[in-house]
Amino acid sequence: MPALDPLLQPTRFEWGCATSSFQIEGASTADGKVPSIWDTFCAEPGRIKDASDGRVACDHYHRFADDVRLIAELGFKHYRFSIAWPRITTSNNRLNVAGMDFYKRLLDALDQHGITPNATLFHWDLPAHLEGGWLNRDTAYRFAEYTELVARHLGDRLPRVATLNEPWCSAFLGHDLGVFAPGVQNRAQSLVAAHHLMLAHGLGLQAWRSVQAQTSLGIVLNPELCDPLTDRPEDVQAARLAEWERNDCFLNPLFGREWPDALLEQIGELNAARRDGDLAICAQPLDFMGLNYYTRSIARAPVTVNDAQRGYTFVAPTAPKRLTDIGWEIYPEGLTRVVQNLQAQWPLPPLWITENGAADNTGLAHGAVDDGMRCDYLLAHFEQVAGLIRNGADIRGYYVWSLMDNFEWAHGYSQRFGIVHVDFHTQKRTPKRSALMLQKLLRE
Ligand code: IFM
Repeated sequence: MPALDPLLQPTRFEWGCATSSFQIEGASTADGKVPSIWDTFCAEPGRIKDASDGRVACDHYHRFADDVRLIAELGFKHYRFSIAWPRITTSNNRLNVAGMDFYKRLLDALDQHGITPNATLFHWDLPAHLEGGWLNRDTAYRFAEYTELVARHLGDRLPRVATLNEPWCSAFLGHDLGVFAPGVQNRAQSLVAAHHLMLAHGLGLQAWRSVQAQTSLGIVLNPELCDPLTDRPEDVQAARLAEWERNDCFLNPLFGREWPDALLEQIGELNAARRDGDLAICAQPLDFMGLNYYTRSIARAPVTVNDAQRGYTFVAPTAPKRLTDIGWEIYPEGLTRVVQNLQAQWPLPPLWITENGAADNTGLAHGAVDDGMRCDYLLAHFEQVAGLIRNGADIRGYYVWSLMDNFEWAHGYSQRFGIVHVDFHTQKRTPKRSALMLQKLLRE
C-alpha cells in the first residue's frame, strides 16, 4: 500500500475534494433558481455529447447532507464547491433568499462534520438573463454586486474564496471554440470576454473586501504547459502563443502587466473594450492562487484558417502516450514544469492545487469500482506536489477532482471524474478504489 510523503501529511498539508454547482446540484428550477447559460446551452440540440443536461445531475441540492457525511467518512477535512449565481439571485439581480438558504444549510452540514469550506463564486453557470454575458462590460459590475451579496450573507463563514474558476474556459471554450456555453465562435470576442472576466475578478475582490476584510481571497486558473510538436521555429512559436493565451492573458492582468503584443493584435479594434484604469482594477492583491492541472498540450503551427487566427493547432495525443478515458495525456511531470514556469514569470502568492484528477470510466462490478488508472494517476501527481514543495514551492493543499461522477460539461455524463461512483438512475453513491485509497492515506 502506498504511503504519503511526509511533506504531504494531513497535519501540515490541506487535503480536500472538489465539485462545482452546475455539475452536481441539479434542482435547476427549484426555489426560484433562474436559468444559467449552461441550462440554455444544454437545451440546444447537438451541444452536449450524450444530449444530457444538468437538471438533475447528482441531485446534490436534495442530497447534500448525505454527500457531506460521505466527504467526512472519506477523511477529507476540506471541501471545495462553487456557489451558483443564478440560484442566489433573482432575474432582477436581487437576493433569492431560498437559494441562499441552501448554501447556509450546506455550510451548517460541513461545520457539523468539521469540514472547512473553500468556495468559488463563479464556476461557469452565468445567469442567462445577463444580456451579452461576458461580452458585455456590465456583467463584470453585476458580478461585483453578486460577490457583495455573498460576502454579506455568507462571508463570515467562508475562510477562503476564489472569484473565478478557470476563466480561460469561459473565455476561449465559450467564445472562440464555441464548445462551451454560450457557444460563440469569434476570436476577437473571446479576448473581450477574457478581459471582462478579469475585470469582474478585480471588481469582485474590491466588493468582497469592502464587506469582509478577513477572508483569504484569490482566483483559480488552469495554466497551460504546451510543448511544440517539433523544434521547427513555427511550432515553437505556436506553442508560445498557446501559452500566452492560456497563461499571460490571465496572469498578466493579475499582476498589472499588459498582454503580449500577439494577443493585442488578435483582439484588434475590440481592444477599445479594455479601458484606461482596468488593469489596476484587475491587479488586486491576491492572498492565494488555485491551480488546476490535468495534462499538457502539444502544439504545431496552425493548419486551418481558424487556427491561424489563434496562432496554433493542438495535436491530439496518441499511443504510446498513456491517456485517460477522455483522451488527455497522463503527464504528471507537467505539474512540476507548469508550476516552475509560472514561478519564473510571476510573483505568485501561496498556491493550492485546487483540481487534479482523471476521467477513468471503469464501471461497477460486484458492487465495487476498481479504478486502478485513477489511483496510479493520483499517486503520480502527489509525488510531483511533494517534489515541488521539497524544492521550495509554497503549495499548501491539494483537492482531488472530483468528489463524485458528475455532469462533465460538453461530454455530459459520458466521462467520469469522481472518486465516488454515481448511478445516475438511482443516485446511489459507491466509493471507488481511489476513494478508499485516499481514505486510508489520509488516516495513516
Ligand atoms: O469538470 C471540470 C471542472 O469543472 C473544471 N476543471 C476541469 C474538470 C475536468 O474537465
